[in-house]
Amino acid sequence: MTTMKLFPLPEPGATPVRVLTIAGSDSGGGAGIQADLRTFALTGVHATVAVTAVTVQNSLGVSGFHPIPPETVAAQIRSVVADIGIGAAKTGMLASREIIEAVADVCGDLGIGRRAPGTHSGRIPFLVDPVAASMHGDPLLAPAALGAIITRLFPLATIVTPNLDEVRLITGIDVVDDRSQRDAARALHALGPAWTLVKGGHLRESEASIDLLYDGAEFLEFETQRIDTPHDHGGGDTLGAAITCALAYGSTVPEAVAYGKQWVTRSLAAAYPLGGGHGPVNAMWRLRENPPEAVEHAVPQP
Ligand code: PXL
Repeated sequence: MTTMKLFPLPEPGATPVRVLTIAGSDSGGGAGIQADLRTFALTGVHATVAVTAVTVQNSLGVSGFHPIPPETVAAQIRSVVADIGIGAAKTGMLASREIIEAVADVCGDLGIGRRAPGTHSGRIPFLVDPVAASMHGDPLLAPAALGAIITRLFPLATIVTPNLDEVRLITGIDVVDDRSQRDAARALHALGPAWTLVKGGHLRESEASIDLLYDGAEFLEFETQRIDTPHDHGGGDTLGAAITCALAYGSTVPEAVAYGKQWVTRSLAAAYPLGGGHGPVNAMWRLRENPPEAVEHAVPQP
């Protein structure tokens, strides 16, 4: 794989760039907050978190989840933004319509995302990943709540990053070729986000994975080597987290998507088996690429 340009790691003692994830916990450590935090730390940003739900899951699936009260989700966001400050934010699992509404209200108040279509200035970049279900099809969102993501969060979003199942649920379009990928990008854009990213991972029988980015005017294609692995749990979260980091560093949306696509491709290439089901993508490839200096771990002698 070709080398990718990484952001410089923060100097020890210097306050790094900060980001916020508004997402659910995965007890199996593969997706959700746990995936976001790995990518944030390994990119070199400080991660803040608003927990939306605690899921009970392992590599075989999600057996239940417990949503956090909406006012507690909103309070976490307010607390972090008021003191620590953030350069970008992302959403993952939001669990319920009430949580989505609380998140939309607080993000609108705090300058997270856009004020209205066409406006951006002075606002904090906001990636909205409309997580609906796990890779096993286990629901992560109350069925009636997807509409609230569309009406309340899409208009605030700098970029939306649905997977192909979510594209189908939201637009009714089955992405099967270039043309339907473009139709889906247009249909998603009409719902209010500044940019839409429609993934193409499993689309073509080729060696390439081509994701399509659209801002209402231009289509941009991002191509990487396609990695075929059953261990892709947390792949969508990892892509979104890497894009969010780049936005926090001040990258443009196309630059951020280029970074995210490279990051998730490397994480897929390094994915590992775990338990009896699907293992996670592995952002820890970064530790091998830029290994920390060797340190002695000598046991003190009496
Ligand atoms: O990958 C989407 C996702 C997000 N958040 C949580 C999850 C999953 C997928 O399983 O469990 C908590």
